[in-house]
Amino acid sequence: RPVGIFDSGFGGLTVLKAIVDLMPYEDIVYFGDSARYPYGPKSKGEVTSFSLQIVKYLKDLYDVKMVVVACNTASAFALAELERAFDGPIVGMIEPGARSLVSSADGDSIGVIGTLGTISSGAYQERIAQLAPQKHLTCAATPGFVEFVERGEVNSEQLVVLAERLLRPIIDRKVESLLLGCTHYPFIARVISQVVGEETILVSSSEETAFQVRRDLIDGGIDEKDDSFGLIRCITSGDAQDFRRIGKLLLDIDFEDII
Ligand code: DGN
Repeated sequence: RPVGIFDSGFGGLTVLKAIVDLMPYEDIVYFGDSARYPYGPKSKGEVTSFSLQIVKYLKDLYDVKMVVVACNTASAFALAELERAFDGPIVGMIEPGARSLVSSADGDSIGVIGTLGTISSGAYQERIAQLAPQKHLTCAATPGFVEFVERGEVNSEQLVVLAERLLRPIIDRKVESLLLGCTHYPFIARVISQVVGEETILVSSSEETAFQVRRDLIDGGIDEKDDSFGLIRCITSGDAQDFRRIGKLLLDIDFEDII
């Protein structure tokens, strides 16, 4: 049985890549909801209902054995509901993200950037306050970044201008470790790093999430380790040709099967 992964679009491919690198033998079904992105500015109710639909689809059509919510916004808003609706392990982004940030930070000034939904939900603020109450946390919503990634526009001048404006609080507070709290952002890490300066370390939660997936598969006795490569299927609610083109551009992945 495959592992199901979903995101509002291409962002979760950064998580898919980390999972494939760690467990190349697992079959994977990835769902990118490109027709309905961005999730960031949508309400909790709307994001939760999209997420429930996608999990039901992955369960009914592909009989997935686990779900990875490779979207911080959906994790912040809908994880509890999804856990009630799916009877198998579910991995979200907030816990691995918070852990990656806290363990990577030597200094006291740490930060998180994410969509409006993720930052306004308070999910990271709450978890990081529990894990590292002594650290000084700066959070900034960066609306608009996801749209650049979805267009495959990862180093344009307009993106730099937007980043200079939105990342101001991070620069002003001299944040030392900055979590990319949206799975789309590793694709624009170069621009983010250029704007915040090289003293700020960028932290991605993809690897930590992949470790969590492996732990849960092994603990549940549902890992399928063998010598063959797993099958990776992609499904998008948007345009399949676009998905192929941007997937190739961003990750150099040639998808075998996109529907
Ligand atoms: N990749 C999603 C996340 O991690 O929050 C972005 C969601 C969106 O569509 N804005």
